Amino acid sequence: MAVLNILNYPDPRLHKIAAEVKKISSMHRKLIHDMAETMYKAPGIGLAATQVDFHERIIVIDVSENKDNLLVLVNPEIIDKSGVQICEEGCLSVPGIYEKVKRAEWIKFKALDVDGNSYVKEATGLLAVCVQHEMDHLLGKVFVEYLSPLKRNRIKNKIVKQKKQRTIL
Ligand code: GNR
Ligand code: NI
Repeated sequence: MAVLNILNYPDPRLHKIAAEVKKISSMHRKLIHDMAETMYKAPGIGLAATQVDFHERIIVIDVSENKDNLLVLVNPEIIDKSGVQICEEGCLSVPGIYEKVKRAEWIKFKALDVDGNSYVKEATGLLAVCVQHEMDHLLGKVFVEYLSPLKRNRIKNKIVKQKKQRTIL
């Protein structure tokens, strides 16, 4: 197991579009384990492969209180959705920034688990937000792209500045 490096906005690699996983190999299984370890260590409630510079459709999520309910989504697809909710979102690729984003309140999605078995699941609340947030990452989209260009530019400058500061120290 290994903790992976998480790309920070505005890294252009965060805008790559992830390809479908053709067949889950031992390499994918190792990556999924490492992604889970990286997410738990961060700590975060979700992580998309894009964020660790691997561009295939893989997501790990755990919104449970005790961090004992890992959800693996390979090749996820939203098959139905309804309603609207607004949640204050954060992102491991946009450290220290929290902004309100509008998402569907209820979703029904299908995906493969780590063993390649297909499942269908419904989600509301935070889990629904997280699935939508992670699926955006696989499409090369970061949540700050829902904000106004002005806000987005301020965030970009703030993160670049933070990063510079960290390399000096
Ligand atoms: O850890 C995370 N918390 C979070 C909070 C509100 C809405 C979405 C998220 S996802 C985020 C982890 C992350 O960046 N996943 O891509
Ligand atoms: Ni994110």
